[in-house]
Order: sequence, then C-alpha cells, then structure tokens
Amino acid sequence: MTLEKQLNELFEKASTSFEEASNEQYYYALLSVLKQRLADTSIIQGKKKLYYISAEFLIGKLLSNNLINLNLYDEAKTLLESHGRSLAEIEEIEPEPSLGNGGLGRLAACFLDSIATLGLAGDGIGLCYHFGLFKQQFVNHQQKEEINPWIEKDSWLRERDVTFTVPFGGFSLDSKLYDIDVVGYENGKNQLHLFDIQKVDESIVHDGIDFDKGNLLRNLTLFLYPDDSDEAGRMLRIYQQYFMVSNGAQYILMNAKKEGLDLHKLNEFVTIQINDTHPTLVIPELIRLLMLEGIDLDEAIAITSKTCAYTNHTILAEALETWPRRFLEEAVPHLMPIIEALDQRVKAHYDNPSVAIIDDADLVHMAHIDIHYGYSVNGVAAIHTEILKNTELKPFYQIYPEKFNNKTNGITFRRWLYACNPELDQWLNQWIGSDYKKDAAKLEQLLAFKDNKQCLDELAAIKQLKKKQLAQMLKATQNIDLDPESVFCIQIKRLHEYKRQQMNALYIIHKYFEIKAGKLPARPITMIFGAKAAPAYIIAKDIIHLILCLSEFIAKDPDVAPYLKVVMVENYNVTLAEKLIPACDISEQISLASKEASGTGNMKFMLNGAVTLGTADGANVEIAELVGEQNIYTFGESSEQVIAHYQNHDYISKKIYKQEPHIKQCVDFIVSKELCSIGSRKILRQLQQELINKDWFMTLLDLNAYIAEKDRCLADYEKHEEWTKKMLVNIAKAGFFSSDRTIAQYNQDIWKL
Ligand code: Z16
Repeated sequence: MTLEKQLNELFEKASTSFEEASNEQYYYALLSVLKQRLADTSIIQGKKKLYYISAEFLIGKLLSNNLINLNLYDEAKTLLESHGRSLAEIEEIEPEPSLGNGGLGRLAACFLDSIATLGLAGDGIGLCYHFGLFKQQFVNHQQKEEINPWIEKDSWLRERDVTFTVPFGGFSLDSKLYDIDVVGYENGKNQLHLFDIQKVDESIVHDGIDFDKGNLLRNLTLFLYPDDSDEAGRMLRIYQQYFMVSNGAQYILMNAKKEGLDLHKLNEFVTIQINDTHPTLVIPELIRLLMLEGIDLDEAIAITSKTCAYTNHTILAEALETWPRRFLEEAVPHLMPIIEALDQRVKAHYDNPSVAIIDDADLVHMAHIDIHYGYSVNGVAAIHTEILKNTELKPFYQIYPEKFNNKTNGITFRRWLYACNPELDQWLNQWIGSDYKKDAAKLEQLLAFKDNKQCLDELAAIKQLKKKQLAQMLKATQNIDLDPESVFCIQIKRLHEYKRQQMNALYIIHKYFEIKAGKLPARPITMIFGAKAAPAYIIAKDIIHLILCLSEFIAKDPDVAPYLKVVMVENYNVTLAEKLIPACDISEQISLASKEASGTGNMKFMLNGAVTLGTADGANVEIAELVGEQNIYTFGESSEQVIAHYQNHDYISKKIYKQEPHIKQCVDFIVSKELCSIGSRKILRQLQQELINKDWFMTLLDLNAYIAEKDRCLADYEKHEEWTKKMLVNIAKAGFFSSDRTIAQYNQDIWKL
C-alpha cells in the first residue's frame, strides 16, 4: 500500500483530509504508519548477537531518519509537497528524545544505525529516562534548567511484555521494557531496549530539575544524569547503572535459554560492548547470574571475560569512575563477594597497586574491572588510543598488549548528510552518482571535480542557501538576526573548560579591540555558540555568562556591531545541530591537545563542507592527515607538550598573563565596567580569577597561536574559489568517518558477528 493511501485512511477516520489536517495530525498519522511498517520489518538474525550497553542513546528525532531508512523519504516528501506541506514543519511537532549528554550518547545512536545498516544482529540496552537532558533557558544572561519530557501517548516506544526483578540492598524493583525499532538503511531491523521501573512518579519534580533523590522506588528512571565527561559521584547513579545492567544481563540470558544455547559457550553466541565505565557492573552481574545457573565461579568469570569488551571515551581523570566500597555495599551487597573475588585474583597475580580493582582507599575502580575481565579495550581515535597505551593505561597495556585496539569514531551519513542537508546530497548525486550511499569511501570521486567551476559554484551556492535557512529558522524560533553574508564560525558542544569555549570568547574580545582601533575585518564575522553546562559545573556556567554578556555588549556598540556578532543559541540539542552544521563555514575544534578523546562534531562539519580550525587533538589529527595541511587550520601545542606540562607542573597561567600585555588586556576585559554593567560582577570576577590563577585547561597557553591561525583562516575565506576547493576536499575525504566503517572494524576485530 502507498503512503498516500495509508495516510488517507487515517485522515478519513479522524474526519479530516490532506488539505485540512494540522501538522500535528500529519505527524501522528506518519508516526502510526511508520510504526506499522517497522513492525512488519524483519528482525536481523545471526548466530552471534551483539548487545551494546550504554547509559545514553542520544537518538534525536526519528521521523526523517526512519523515512530514509525505510526508503520512503522521497515518497513522503513529494506527497507532502503536493499538499503544500514540508517535512521540516511536520518534524517540528516531534519531541526530541534527548537521552544523552553529548558525544558518547550520540555515538551510540549512530552505531545502532550502522549496525542495522550493515545487517548485523545487534541491540542496544539502556534506560528509559522520562526526562532527557534538561531544557536550557537563558535568564539574565545565565543558564536555567527545566525538565525535558519527551514521552507522549503516541511515540516510537513499543511496550513489551517483559519484566525482571532487580535486587538491591534491602529492596527490589520490577522493571518494564520498552523497545524502539532500529531499522537499517534498506535493511532489516534491530532493537533498542529501554528499561523503566513500573511506577515512576513525575510529580515529585519541582523547581527546575530538583527532586527528592531519596525516593528510589519512584524516581530511578526519572532523569538522565546531566554530567558530561566528569562525574558527580552520586548514589542514585549506581542504582541506575545496576538497574540497567541487571535487566540487560537477565534479558540476554532469557534469550539464550529460549534459544536453547549452551551457557558454557555464551561467548560464541553473545558479545557485550560496554560503553564507557557506566555499564561496568554487567561483569559481576553476569557472573552472578551464571552462577545461579549452576556454573562455578571460575568458569563464570572465564565465560564473562570472553563475552565483554570495553570502550574508553576519555582520559580526564575525573571521568574514570570510582565508587567508594561502602556505596556498593549499600546498593548492591550481593555483588560485593564477586567484586572482591575479582580483586583478589588481580592482587594475587600483579603486585602493582595501580592495577588493583579495590585500592587502598577502598575505592572500586570500574575501568579496572573492564580491562581485567573483558577481552578488548578500545579508544575512539588514533591519538587517544596511543595516549591510553603510553600514559593513562600504561600498566594495563604492559600486562595485556593484545587487548588494546583503536576504533576511530564515526557518524551516520543518513542523519548527518541525507536528512540534514538534502541539497548537498542532491549535488553529490549529480556529480558522483549515489554509490557513496552504500560505500562512503566513494566520496573521493569528488576530487575529480576539484577544478570544475560549475561544480564549485554549485557547492558555494548550497552553503549560502543553508546559511539563509539557518538565519530564517533562528529568527523565527529565537528572534536571532544572522547576516548570511558574514562568515559563520561555529562552536557547538558541551560546555567544558577542556573544550575551551573561553578561549574563543577571548578571541572575540581581541577582535573587539581590533575593530575599535580601526582594524576592520574583510567581512562581518558571526561567532555562533551552542552549549549546555552541567548544572553543578560553576566555571562552565560562568563561561556561558561571559559569552551572553559579550553578545549583548557587542550588539550595542555601533562601532563594532556591523563587523562582529556573537550568538549563543538556546537549548542546543541534536535537532539544532542538524540545522547549524550545514550552515557552518569554520568549524571550531579547539580543545586542549590530548583532552578530547575524539570529537564527532568535527566529522559532521567536515562532511557538510566546513573547514576545521583546530588543535592536534582527537580525530582532528586524522582529519588533518586525510585532507592535508592546505585544507585545515591547525594551531597550538601538541598533546606530548601538554602532557609534559601536566607532568612537570610547569604551566603557570599567571606568568603568561603577566608577560603578555595583549593577553592581559583581553583577560582583564572580562571584568571591565562595560561587561559588569551587563552581567554579574561577581561571576565575571570569579571567571577572570580562575583564568589567571588556575586555568587547569591551559587557555592562555594557545591563545596567541589561536588568534594568529584564526586570522589566517578568515583571510583565506576571502579567496573565494580556493576556499570552495577546500570545502570540496573536506567533503571528499569525509568518507572515512562514516560510522559504517567504524562498525565494520568493530565487527572484524572485536565482535566477530
Ligand atoms: C562523553 O560524551 C564523552 C566521553 C565521556 O567519557 C563521557 C561522555 Cl558523556 C565523549 C568524548 O568527550 C568525545 O571526545 C568523544 O568523541 C565521544 O565521547 C564519543 O566517543
């Protein structure tokens, strides 16, 4: 049956029509039709199955994504347009499930898309948070957090008839399972299993995102933890983690038994990928459950160790989770004998406190469990894996060199090209055909047109169009005025000191001084930020305050406003990213070298024809190798230099502040009377002092190099045709960053499905 016929039937039932139906009616009709199509799609089968366990799946809206993968996108588009509607306006009705903080959660979502697209049997296991990452509002130039509900009566969730009992110290909780179908691009489907508790009470939330954290029976799945890489060590989080993995492990064993598999050979039929340390307790839990099946401890450990693999996503020390032993004793006392047995075996083998599971301070190191009792440890970009091997996890690498491997991250081109930039997709189809959709490496065929004037002109015109579309959208939704003729520099990612949004802010201050002094840029510059700060991360919130104050201050200065504009979009999320990325000229990837494990925004920008301005960090390094130095702007100290500064304690920001008058001038402007009259003197002073006296992530170290390279980049932007060539080369070389390639490598080296 055609989409048209199915929608028509639904509209008739609701006494409406294609002409009269509201966008809302269109959305829910499409949702219902697609859910049926998904239900009719066959489940991908295989002898061995992957379970990707993750506390976060930042799936974003699913309407366009599912239309594309079900091969209904063009049909839907034409149909809607014939009735004067657009997919974009209908998609606005869909709430975004923001079930992740940032890169790690979005990566998990891209991976599910690629796993299904490659026809591999692999399901996600996670939690059904009722409120996604908080909604951000700006009030008085400051971030305010609000709840972010997304579950409606009709949604992509499918209620399943599956429940497990999860034991905790002193009580137990029954679970309820919801599934979301994950359909591959022109392929069968897998599932994302999201576990919930039976009785969530949404009403206990009051005043922003505050709630009674004591009432576990009612609130366990209420919220996603709003922390990015650094952890707030909280009890509720342990309960969430154990609830997730116990349900996951019970589900895996239930299926294995249903299929009559030999549990002694579980690793031949099942592999479990542990996404960061959050799902680590699946290891002792699986051992416990296997023992309940009559398998002895030694064998249960051996089976589990051949089944579980671990991905590390950060070297930030704060993010390597440790839990005080007494927390675990309280929450999951039945796991303690197993964790202690695991620890004793390590201590019996290795006389090295740095690889212990339970340390002298009675802290349980989650990553250490993963590394000793998993069969693979991978980093997420080449440089990151090298740092793990040579620095952060060196003693482990010496014990288990064979376990360590790299899997450079990737992104799904279905969402980050076809869905968010259909114009660019069209252009690609015209110049190189559509083979690249199944084989991203084919994008390199574009290089043949590097000197084709028409090809370049069309590319430049598409970028211009996407900038105009962004301007219109931001005007309509946030009353922001953008000049599409200006150059768009975009930094969108979680707010964190190591990502150095504050360095970008100091560049803005530098430009302000230059313009005031009569040194005008060749064309107006628009600096666009989007970022949420963890609610408890004071300095991150202070940086947001600075950017919002700068934005207003510059807009009000008639000498400067025509040349410089600072925009911070509110509530940056996946949906906004899909609009911002295609409109970007310069992609800001300016983290302190060694600190950004990979980054994935950098890949999305490149694929959409932005040129990277970045440090030699994470996947930027691989981008630079691919595109060549002509087509990227790199600056700043290397990861080796930065690591040496930390080891030698020889970075002292105050020294730079005192020695470099221009840097001092920029830093001191943070507490100028102009900015303090717009914002809070106290907050701005606190931030300025932080930069002078601590600056843990070395903002001042690279500021001069950043200013010089950004200015060179902006000057090159004026060489129109050369710049467009750079755009083309970036697109042509982006094929490597398809998550289809990443997943093929996970499968070949780790999962062997
Ligand atoms: C996260 O998003 C990341 C790491 C981490 O330990 C926790 C969270 Cl919530 C990010 C990394 O910061 C980023 O560099 C990387 O690209 C991403 O994970 C996916 O690997």
